Amino acid sequence: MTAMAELGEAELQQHFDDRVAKDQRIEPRDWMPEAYRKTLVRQIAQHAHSEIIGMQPEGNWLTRAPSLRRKAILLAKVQDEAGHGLYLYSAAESLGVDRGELTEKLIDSRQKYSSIFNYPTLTFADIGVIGWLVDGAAICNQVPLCRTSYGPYARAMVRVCKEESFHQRQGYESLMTMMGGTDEQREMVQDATDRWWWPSLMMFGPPDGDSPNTQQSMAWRIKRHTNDELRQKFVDMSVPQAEALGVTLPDPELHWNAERGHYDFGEPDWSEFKQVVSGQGPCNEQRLARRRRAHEEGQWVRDAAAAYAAKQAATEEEAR
Ligand code: BYC
Repeated sequence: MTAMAELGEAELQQHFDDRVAKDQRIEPRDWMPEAYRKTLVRQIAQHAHSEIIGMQPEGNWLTRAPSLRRKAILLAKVQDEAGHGLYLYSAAESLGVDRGELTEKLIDSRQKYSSIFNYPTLTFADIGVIGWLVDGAAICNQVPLCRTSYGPYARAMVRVCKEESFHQRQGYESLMTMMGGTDEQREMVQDATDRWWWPSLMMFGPPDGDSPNTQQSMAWRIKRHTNDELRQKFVDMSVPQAEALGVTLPDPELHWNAERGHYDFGEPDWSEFKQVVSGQGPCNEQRLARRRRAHEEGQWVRDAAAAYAAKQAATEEEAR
């Protein structure tokens, strides 16, 4: 019996708290409070679902990309998102849940995914703006998660962030190209910016005062910054990028506050956020229906893999 196995609940809790306080990672076999495990499953599953659902708005443009180069880049990006989903489902599985079960919860609307993916992609400029703003927001949120207290989640984030940074640059580069094109292309970029700006700010979650999970998640060092801190960081980062691009961010209250050393900005429409999160956004139904259909159509693949694994196991058994 190991020394850890002989400890009582209070001592285990103390040991856990000490490790978190010292910024050491909690690993799958370590003792952890049940509420910590549940919070991680909730957040990691939502994150994984977002990556998978996030393939849809961009996948929508794969057959209509304006050149072979743009098509190849977009295809690679959408494939990366599938990979991110897989790392994240694996991290969630290390907490004792099953990926199949999490998928069922997503398609039955018992678990959430990011609000941002419930908006439509109306023109190819949306693809550039998703790279610039949505992946930019994702980077702001996810770079600190490389230091989250749960080891498998932190490690998954390192690779995800490297890929996200490529995604962000490809988006910005395609917008730069469009801005150097015709008036119509410039209008498309401005229009896409107008539609995606506020939903991107909502990706960071409700204001801190209305965020039921932040305080505890910060104490456990799952979250390393609050929702409002990250939103501010994103605004500060995006303003000079918008200027370099030559687009206007659709917020009349946006201006530099020298005293704070940050940009002041307007309040997102939180009633819209609540509506989208509760399933009433412009594309919620379509996104879930498509995910459900893909899951059903993939049943034969899962059956074939299970049958093959059973056959392999039986052959190995016979050979013993
Ligand atoms: N959308 O107490 P709060 C990507 C929910 S993937 C929907 O602040 P928390 C990409 C929240 O879950 C982007 N729901 O929660 C992929 C909670 O509800 P429950 C995904 C949201 O967890 C493909 C309630 O509201 N990124 O970038 O402390 C292509 C109260 O909120 C949202 C991640 O998942 C939202 N926006 O903080 C391109 C990052 N915001 O669960 C790009 C990891 C909040 O209590 N996650 N809710 O029923 C996080 O960092 C945190 O979970 C959040 C929310 C900051 C999102």
